Amino acid sequence: MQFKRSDFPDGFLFGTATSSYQIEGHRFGGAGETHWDTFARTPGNVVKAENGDRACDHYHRYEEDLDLVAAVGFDCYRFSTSWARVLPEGRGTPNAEGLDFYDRLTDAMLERGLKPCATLYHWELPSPLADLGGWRNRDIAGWFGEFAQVIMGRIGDRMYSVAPINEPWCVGWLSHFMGHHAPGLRDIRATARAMHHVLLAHGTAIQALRGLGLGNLGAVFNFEWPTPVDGSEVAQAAAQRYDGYYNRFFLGGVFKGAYPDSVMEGLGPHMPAGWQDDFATITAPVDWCGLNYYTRKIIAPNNEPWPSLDEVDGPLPKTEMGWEIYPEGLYRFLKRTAEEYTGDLPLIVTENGMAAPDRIEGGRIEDTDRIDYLNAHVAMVQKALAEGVPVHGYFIWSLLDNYEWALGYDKRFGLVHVDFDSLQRTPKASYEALKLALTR
Ligand code: IFM
Repeated sequence: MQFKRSDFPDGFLFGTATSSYQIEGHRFGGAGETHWDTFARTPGNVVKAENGDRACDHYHRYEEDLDLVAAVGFDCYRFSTSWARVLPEGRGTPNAEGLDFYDRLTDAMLERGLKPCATLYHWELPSPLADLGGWRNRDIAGWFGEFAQVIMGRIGDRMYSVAPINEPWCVGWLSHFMGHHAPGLRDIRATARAMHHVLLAHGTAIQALRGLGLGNLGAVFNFEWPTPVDGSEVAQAAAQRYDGYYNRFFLGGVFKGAYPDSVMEGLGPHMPAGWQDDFATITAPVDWCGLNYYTRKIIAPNNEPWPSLDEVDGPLPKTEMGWEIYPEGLYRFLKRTAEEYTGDLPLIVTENGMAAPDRIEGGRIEDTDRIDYLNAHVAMVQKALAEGVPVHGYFIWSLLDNYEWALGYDKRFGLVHVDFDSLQRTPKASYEALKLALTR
């Protein structure tokens, strides 16, 4: 790598991230059904109709996986807890096996000197709650608050940090407007409600976690830098609308107690009654802000109903996801978030990484493209730090190749290759390079 630990301020944290449904193996350990299980079973939703039944079998192999995290010299492991593993019905009686699993996982992190960084929800909604309307139902805030209490009542005493929800844009927009993720809706009223309720649930969980006496609580957002297709005013306005519903809606809600006008133009008529009264909960203070960053989007106006825009192909080199590689976007988001929303609050890059066409040859995976990607993005973190932006950590997505949601197992984001037949783990060249950069 072109960086090493000593290039960063004392206490700067390096870590890697995963999520429960993507790696654990959901059919193990008494977990309840989730909306991803049924979404994947519905033809046309997921490449090869693949699901998280077995995934990387992390449920049984977590010790080996945590050994891999520790051996790099990472400080932190960012993992998530499956709501349906802990509460198979979404509410009510906990699954003892599920709670025991997260208890063992936590202790296994601590035994290896890793700081446990939990995310409570990374998208696997229990089916019984989906049946009640899921994120469209305002009651989800209370259900989620109860889940937060149950899981963190058990392992919260050993967490380094906790964030309620991973990437609220994906929970709201990607899943209810674009229909790409479970529950696969394409409906603006559903979207308006899900976008608001996900933030209400975030704030409710923050309050519940504070009630348990937990600290170091954060929020984790995914951002894409909007670039107008040309210099026209209409293209700039379209890019601003994209920025509004992708990025600023969530930052505005949590840190300013307001949603952007450019978003309310479209979602306003479909918002749930009394939404303006929820900001006292949504703005519950957090201790840090997490940014997940991968790419930018080129935005062109169109003549369709709001938001009246298309994402168009861009000229930059792309990852296996077809995402343009645009490291400057990470710098720009770090700067802008601090300047316009969070001030001195610690910022953490909670996800960054790429899917690459990794191949095992002679027992090795030479993922030099991933090494280049990570170098280029870490350089942007350093640039932001040099300008005084309070960046406190950088986490790579992901430890393992895993279930990339609607794209199944074909898109490989891992520092460690997983053979999905044998489940054998093989560290890639990027893993080895990070080890050299981060080992103390
Ligand atoms: O795999 C996902 C993850 O679940 C959330 N952030 C983006 C990753 C890559 O698409």
